[in-house]
Amino acid sequence: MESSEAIRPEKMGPLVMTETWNTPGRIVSWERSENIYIVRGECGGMVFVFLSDDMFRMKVFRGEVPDLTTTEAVLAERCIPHLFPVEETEEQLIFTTGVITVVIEKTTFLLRVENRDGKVIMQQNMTSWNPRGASHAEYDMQPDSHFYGLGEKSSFLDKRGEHYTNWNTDVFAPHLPEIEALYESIPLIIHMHGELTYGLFLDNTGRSDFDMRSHGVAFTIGCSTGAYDIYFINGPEMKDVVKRYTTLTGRIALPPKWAIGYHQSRYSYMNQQEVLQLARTFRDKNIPCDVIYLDIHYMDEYRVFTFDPVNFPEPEKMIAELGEIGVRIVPIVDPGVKKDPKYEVYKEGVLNKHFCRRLEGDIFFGEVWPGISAFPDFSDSRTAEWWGDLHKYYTDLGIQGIWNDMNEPAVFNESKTMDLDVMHFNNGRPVTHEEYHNLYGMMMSKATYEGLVEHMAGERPFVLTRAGYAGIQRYAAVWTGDNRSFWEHMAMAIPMVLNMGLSGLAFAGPDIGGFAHHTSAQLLVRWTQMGVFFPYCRNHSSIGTLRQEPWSFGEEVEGILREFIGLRYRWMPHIYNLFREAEISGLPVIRPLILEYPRDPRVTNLCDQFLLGENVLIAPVYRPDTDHRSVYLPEGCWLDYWDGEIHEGGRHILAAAPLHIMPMYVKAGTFVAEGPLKQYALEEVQETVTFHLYGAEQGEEFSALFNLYEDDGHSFGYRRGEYSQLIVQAEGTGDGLLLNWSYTADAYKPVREMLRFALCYPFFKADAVDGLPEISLEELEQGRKGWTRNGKNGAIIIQTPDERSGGGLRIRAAE
Ligand code: MIG
Repeated sequence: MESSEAIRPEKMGPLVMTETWNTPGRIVSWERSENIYIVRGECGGMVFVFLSDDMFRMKVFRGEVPDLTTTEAVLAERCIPHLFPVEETEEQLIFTTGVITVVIEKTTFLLRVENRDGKVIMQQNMTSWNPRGASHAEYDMQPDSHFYGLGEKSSFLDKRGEHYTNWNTDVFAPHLPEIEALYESIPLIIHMHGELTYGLFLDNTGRSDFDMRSHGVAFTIGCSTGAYDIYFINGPEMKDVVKRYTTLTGRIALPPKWAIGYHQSRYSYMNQQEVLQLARTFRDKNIPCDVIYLDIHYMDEYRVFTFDPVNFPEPEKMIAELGEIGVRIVPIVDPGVKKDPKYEVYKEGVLNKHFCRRLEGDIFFGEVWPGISAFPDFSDSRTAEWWGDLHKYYTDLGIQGIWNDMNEPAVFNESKTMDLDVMHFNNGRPVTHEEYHNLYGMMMSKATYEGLVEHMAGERPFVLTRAGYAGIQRYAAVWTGDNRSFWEHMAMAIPMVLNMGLSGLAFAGPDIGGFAHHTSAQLLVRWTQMGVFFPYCRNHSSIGTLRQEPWSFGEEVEGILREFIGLRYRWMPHIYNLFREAEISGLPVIRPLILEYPRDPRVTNLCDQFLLGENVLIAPVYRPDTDHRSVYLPEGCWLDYWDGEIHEGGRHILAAAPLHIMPMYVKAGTFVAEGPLKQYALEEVQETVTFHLYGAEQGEEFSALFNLYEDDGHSFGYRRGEYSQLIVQAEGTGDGLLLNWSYTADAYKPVREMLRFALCYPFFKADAVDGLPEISLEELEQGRKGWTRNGKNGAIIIQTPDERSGGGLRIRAAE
């Protein structure tokens, strides 16, 4: 007799089923409960939470009560609901904050955000979900729409015409423009149209999609599981969006200075002798370097929290020796813990239930470097603390930085990650890996960061991560994973890191020189010239590739690299200042021109040049055998950094770029703060700082301001006020120049006797600096006070005692 098995569905041929997408339907009621607005439709509803007059959250819900929990991305203190007036008419519900008006059509749930002039900033058309738990919404797109953000994505700066997926993925294959998902997921899009800009952040840690390609007049944002929980972030300028988004998800913590020095890495430096030799070579060759990385070979058969007893028998001694010459170690730590009952970390993890399991209780095992491994469940604070504490092993050795790799998590299997039905305990609100995936890496780095803080007695730690989610900037710097030594990848690193900066990740950078494939002399030169101006600056290469330490290609190349790495160290006060600004305002260290010149249509997709802060324009050469390139200078006057030539902006120029030159320009009327050349960031030398004032033109009235932030560069003391703030002001008076400086905070005292001011370049025919003698350059170098003309480029350099009471000078122009 046949059983029902005979009519199993799969025997019945292909099933044709039309998926129905549901919408909330027409609005049937709304209510306010503790400043939260719950709007109910026929088939579902939306809850609205106003976080300020410029930012609100809307979350789709089904059923009776909306769930207002957020993910770890969002800072709880930013989620206080604000009360704003609502008005109900026949057809609409209208919220007004004073800055924006949110209009919801009752029949369709169509939602529009308008500014005070009634201009439509954003329009959300259809919000819908399917029976399998996917949701999406559609938003209006204009003919002049441009899109930015989305964190770490390939292709160009403007994301119009692109489609991306957010699903943290280990991509060793070449990072091509068509690759939609890389290691990090930042589901934030910044939409600029005309003079209006806003952001939409989808707080969903499962797979999400942003489609700016397929719909012509609309773009869509969707997710395949979990809640449709979206934040509207108002502009009107892109800077406002970046600042607001980073109040929501947090900003970088000011890194220790050594973490923003030059870093050297390779997969792998194989033993203790090699590491020591490498460090000494940097010192012998006078190439500044702060950090050497230990890739997976330092471990005992890839067991995290161990050193290989044969190749690294005396880590403590090695680290102490390196410490004497100012070099630090940053070891790699992957999440996979080797399945080995004799290995303490594994044993503890199993006995105390720290590893990810299936609902039924069995541990999930996957293969990574150590072979079969288990993966800590960082969603459980108990496990996160355990993991953090394990880092005492490293801090006891004097290590202050950790490199998190493979934390997507990457697993050597078909799906490249953990099975989707593995559970994350999530402090009592268990979720599947499918729902949690994109958060895994960030929670690992968070646990690491917090563990290091705990065990570093007031010192600032450094964490580098490959995977992350929105908010990762609070815990770690991000590098862009396994790029290749391709010119195309060098060029692509610019828009990638610029968009990361717009997405809150101010501390980011690629492997300089390229990771996989083989670098070349020219590529290494050009990439390093660019890389020393990226926030994160590390040379890293893969096993089996040509060596790419700075001396790998002979003396000429070595000389150029020494100069440029040295430049990063000389510019450290300036760069450090920008990191401080990123910590306070959320604005990135390097910026696309569109961020500073939003009304210039020529820069909407300009990404073969970028700005360091506001005022320094960097134009890398990103093709072989090229000694000229076109550079676009935005409005204003720009000075060629190398020869002082002045260029009127708002046009393209052709820049000469022989191998030892990368075109750089400084905006006229601005400062660059330069310190002494050091071999490592915390080297103790006289901290003479030179304020270079560019384009101080005789006869022109202008004023320039610079605010120099300084602290000890390594402790958290600055959070208790142990810092100083020196404000320098220059004013053109027509017949000269007035310089004034004063300390507005002086709780930190750098080792410094003199301040310098350099007027670049000599348009200004100064004949007297009031109260100061004219001296020679040698006398100035010896520390005498006075002023001199730099023979090389004619800049006027003034040296004056650094008094806490500040000071002022008047420079008189020659008749
Ligand atoms: O490719 O640890 O992206 O930087 O050197 C395998 C070895 C795993 C990937 C990282 C890369 C690192 C490498 N890792």
